[in-house]
Amino acid sequence: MSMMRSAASYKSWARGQCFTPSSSKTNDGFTIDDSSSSGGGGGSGSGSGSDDNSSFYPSERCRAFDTVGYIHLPQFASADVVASMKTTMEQLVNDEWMTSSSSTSTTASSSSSAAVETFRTDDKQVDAQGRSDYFLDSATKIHYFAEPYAVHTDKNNGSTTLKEEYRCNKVTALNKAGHGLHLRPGIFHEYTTSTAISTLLRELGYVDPVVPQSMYIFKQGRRSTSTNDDADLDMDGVVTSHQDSTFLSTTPHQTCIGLWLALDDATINNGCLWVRPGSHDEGIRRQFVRNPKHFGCSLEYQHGKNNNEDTSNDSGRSGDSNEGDTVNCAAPQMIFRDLTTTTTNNDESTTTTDETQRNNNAVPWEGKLPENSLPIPDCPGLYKAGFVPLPCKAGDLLVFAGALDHLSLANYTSNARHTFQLHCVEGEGAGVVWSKENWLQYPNGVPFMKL
Ligand SMILES: O=C(O)CCC(=O)C(=O)O
Repeated sequence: MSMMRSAASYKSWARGQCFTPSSSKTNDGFTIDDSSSSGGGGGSGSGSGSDDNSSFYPSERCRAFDTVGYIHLPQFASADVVASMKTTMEQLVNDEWMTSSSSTSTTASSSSSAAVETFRTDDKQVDAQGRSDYFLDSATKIHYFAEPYAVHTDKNNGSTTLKEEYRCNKVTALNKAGHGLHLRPGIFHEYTTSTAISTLLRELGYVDPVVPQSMYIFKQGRRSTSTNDDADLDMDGVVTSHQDSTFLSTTPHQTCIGLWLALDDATINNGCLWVRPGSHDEGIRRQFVRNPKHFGCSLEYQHGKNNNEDTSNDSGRSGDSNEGDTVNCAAPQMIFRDLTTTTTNNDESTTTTDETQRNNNAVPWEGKLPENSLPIPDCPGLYKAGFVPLPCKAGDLLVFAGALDHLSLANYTSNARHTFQLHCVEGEGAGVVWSKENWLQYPNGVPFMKL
């Protein structure tokens, strides 16, 4: 079996496979599962067993991934690695978020910000992320995004500050940190560049895997209801249904893959991941794109346009540089393009033949939760829509295709549920190109980290 095929040449990817970890360890301390012949072992689905083309795959987990779109690798990271990630993140938050210090390093630098930015995935996502320089600037840095409920917005001037009750324990206010954690020397970088990760990706068919982004998600425990009687606690920290390739698109085909490392046990009660097996074959439903009305046709980021900073000395990035473009700074930076109804056009750089053929897969829960997703643990609407929960232990890795429909509910326990996530794509060495329309662009042509 040649390992030189592209990721897209596998049909796609598995039905809740849970692989028994092998005892093998890489010399960098991260477990790898040399499961080329192993399979099954307690997964939540039914993808095991040989099928007509099993000899096509280099391993059982590869076949499983291709079949249903995800695999579950128990004990991928050791307890020490998990503990180190959690401690490191807490330290970063305390040292860097909303402090007066600010690093000048160009990669994965910290950034202090008086205003507090939030993160959300509901119908206000364009308002939150689609208008934020802090979000766009986070590509190569570690930026911090709070839960909306932890932030006070001044009614008069719209300024945002962290509520008093979170100031002495800032880590409990956060939704996520990203998107350049892997660029900073330390545990996140070590894990990202470990042999275990690159071996896994190559086994799954990646030829030139690169890492556009990493993030740490906090999934806070349930807040007290006494002071929040009017709050919709069921939406706290919810990640609505989406496909990661919506945000991390490549051409001529989608190659995004998510590596979701549990840093706490994840259960239905605390907001584990739910996935819809097989949905990775349905094509991408939406694309989160830079808005030409804001950026002009070049789609290039012009720092400070949003907040009226003077960019006249910012060589090559002035707000007027795109001759012929009509730009409107008030227009959102990012917008969603619907690929389920768009009549696709093969001249458009972002439209692939793949999507042209598979753009009739609208789902009513896109960017939302399916109807009757609650209450837990029964979640009738989720099962009805075809989702299955993927509970896992701290240190387990969930690997899923960028087109796999997934979501997570609120955390109904009192403790946070942390994860560290990498998103990888094929690089140019595999003939794959990062979309210029993606929100995430590295400055000055800096390439993504190769694995
Ligand atoms: O960790 C979670 O709750 C969901 C994360 C997720 O779906 C994502 O970031 O794409």
